[in-house]
Amino acid sequence: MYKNKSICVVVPAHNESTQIGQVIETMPEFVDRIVIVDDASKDQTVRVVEQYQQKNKKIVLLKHPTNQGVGGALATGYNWARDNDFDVAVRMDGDGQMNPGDLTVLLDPVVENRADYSKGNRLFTGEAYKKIPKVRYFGNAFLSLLTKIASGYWHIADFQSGYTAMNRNALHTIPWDQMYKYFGQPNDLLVRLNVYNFRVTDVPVEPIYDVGEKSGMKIGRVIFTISWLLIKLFFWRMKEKYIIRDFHPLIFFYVLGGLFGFSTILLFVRVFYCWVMTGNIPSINALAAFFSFMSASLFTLFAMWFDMEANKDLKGYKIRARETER
Ligand SMILES: Nc1nc2c(ncn2[C@@H]2O[C@H](COP(=O)(O)OP(=O)(O)O)[C@@H](O)[C@H]2O)c(=O)[nH]1
Ligand SMILES: [Mg+2]
Repeated sequence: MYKNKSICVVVPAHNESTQIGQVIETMPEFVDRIVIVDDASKDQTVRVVEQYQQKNKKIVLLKHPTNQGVGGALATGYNWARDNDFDVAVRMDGDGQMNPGDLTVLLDPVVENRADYSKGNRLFTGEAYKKIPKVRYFGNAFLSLLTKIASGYWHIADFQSGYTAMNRNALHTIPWDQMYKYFGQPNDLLVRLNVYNFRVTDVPVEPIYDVGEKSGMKIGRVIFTISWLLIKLFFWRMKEKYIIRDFHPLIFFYVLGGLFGFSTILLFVRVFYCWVMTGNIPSINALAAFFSFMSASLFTLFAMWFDMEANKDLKGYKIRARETER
């Protein structure tokens, strides 16, 4: 129990036989259950966990018969935490990249009801740029921008971080079996949390690398799959949040931004074509292209601004308090 709330830590594990031991051994005392979801590991993960289970009665081991991806493993763990009526469900990876010393900072906004979901942000510390491998750092920055647009949580960053905690309300609302199964899971979950108007807050955590972890994520590939996922999620959120649940005029702004964006491309292609073929630039065409470009930018930026406004109450209190201090 932590501050009178029961805490369940979900640990997705895939080939973590060398790492999982330290995760179990360093787990803080106040954690009530450690639910390790073995995602059909090919190594000794299951055997190692079973050995720990003999000494540590808090460990629950759930096994997938076939590999489902990290999101699939989390869905299994979260369903278990929900069905066993825990107050808070935490995600901590099985490779030792999350500092157990950061857990109370992560839990505080949730147990004190200042947020429904809190997420570790590894970028607050100045160390992040030095510690996180560069390709990952910039890949993360790019996906963070897309996730802001797709999820509406403009005040959040470091979306790929998997150190998270959520309250009972979120645990019982999200349909876990529908959550994305692979590495885009954190992004997918944030978009879903936004549709249900959950308050999300970032807390600073330490980035940990080189503790023996081997990442299964191929950044060159996931950057495309997650970008595509985010485009689909963006349209889904617009429909669910601003058309079905409540109508918001920002939809018109986004639609007009899209239409003008499309016509901008066509008009610029024509300008370029005429210039190459005849050596002249048709002035009306060029003017129309610039007008179209300006309209597209303005409509899109206004739409984003309205989205930001519509979601400003979903910041955790901590961030709000800091804002009023200024
Ligand atoms: N690579 C991989 N990891 C999985 C899978 N299922 C569960 N996991 C776990 O998901 C967590 C995050 O994976 P990891 O490869 O460390 O990702 P990274 O830390 O973002 O580079 C780890 O605890 C893995 O053990 C899977 O199918 N593939
Ligand atoms: Mg990892």
